[in-house]
Amino acid sequence: MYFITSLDQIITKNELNNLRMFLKTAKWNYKIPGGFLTNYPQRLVNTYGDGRYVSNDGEYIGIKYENTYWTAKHNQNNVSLETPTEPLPNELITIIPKIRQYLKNYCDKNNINENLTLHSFNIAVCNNYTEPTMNIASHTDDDYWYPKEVDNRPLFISLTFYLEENPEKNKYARFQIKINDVWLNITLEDNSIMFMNSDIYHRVLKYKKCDYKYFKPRINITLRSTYNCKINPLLHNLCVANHTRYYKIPSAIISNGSIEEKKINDLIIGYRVANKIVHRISPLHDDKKQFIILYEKLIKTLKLEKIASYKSNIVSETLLNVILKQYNRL
Ligand SMILES: O=C(O)CCC(=O)C(=O)O
Repeated sequence: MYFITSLDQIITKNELNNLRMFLKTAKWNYKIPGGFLTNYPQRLVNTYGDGRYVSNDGEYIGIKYENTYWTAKHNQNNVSLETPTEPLPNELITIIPKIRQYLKNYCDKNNINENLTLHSFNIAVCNNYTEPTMNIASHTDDDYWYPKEVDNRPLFISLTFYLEENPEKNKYARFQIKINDVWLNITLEDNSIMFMNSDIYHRVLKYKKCDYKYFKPRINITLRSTYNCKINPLLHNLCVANHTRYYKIPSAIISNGSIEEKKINDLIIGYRVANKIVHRISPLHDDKKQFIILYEKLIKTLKLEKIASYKSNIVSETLLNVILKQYNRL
């Protein structure tokens, strides 16, 4: 399912203005390879969310990760990235309970099955299209670390802001979704909010050259959900980690010390702020098997959800990070 309305139907004028003000001075990242090395987002990006959730009273609570970990190279887990997280800003925290409630009411009214939780919409993925050539290729956002929340499918909430002014001649961003194998144009106006099952293919095309003159910068925020950190702590962490590694700058590259320095330097140089990234050697880097055994024990003791497969993007540092938080619950 998907539907669009205006944010002013859900939140107050003040809340909307505060969010717009926040976005005016927000920091952006560019050319973050995030483990892909040859590939980076073709737009400015950032992400907020450190694992905590927003209560219905607007409190930001729960398990918080200062750093997350991921493979530094796609499908190769002998080197890990450490990336610092950033909390959700207050301007989003205050509106999340209202948006969640709005969606719940919509599902109730339309007989749509929903399974929203307090962890719903605790991650904000931000894209800033500052040039008419910026785009996002066709994709879905239904990876296994997203819970199935509406209609037994994952869902995201997409907010659009044209902070400077609206594009001229209604030449809005070329956002499209694929329904029954056909790409549909969807107009996302300033202050619009779109609710969409995120297994639907979607993309934003570059402007046509003849329309460059109508282009105005557009910021998009997608609010996404993690699993509950007490039910599936590993997938909860992976969801946060996937976004930080792809949309934020890492602070360290971790290896067991046996990788050639040139290979490490090649990885670091892939980041434009290479001087801020350190190479850390950790003997624990090779202990993934041991950490899996420990995590499996926690599954039994704390009655956590099972993990189908410990894929290569689940690095030993992630398992250790998650295990240490869960030990506090024993
Ligand atoms: O800018 C948009 O509307 C699309 C953003 C998007 O596809 C994404 O964040 O996955």
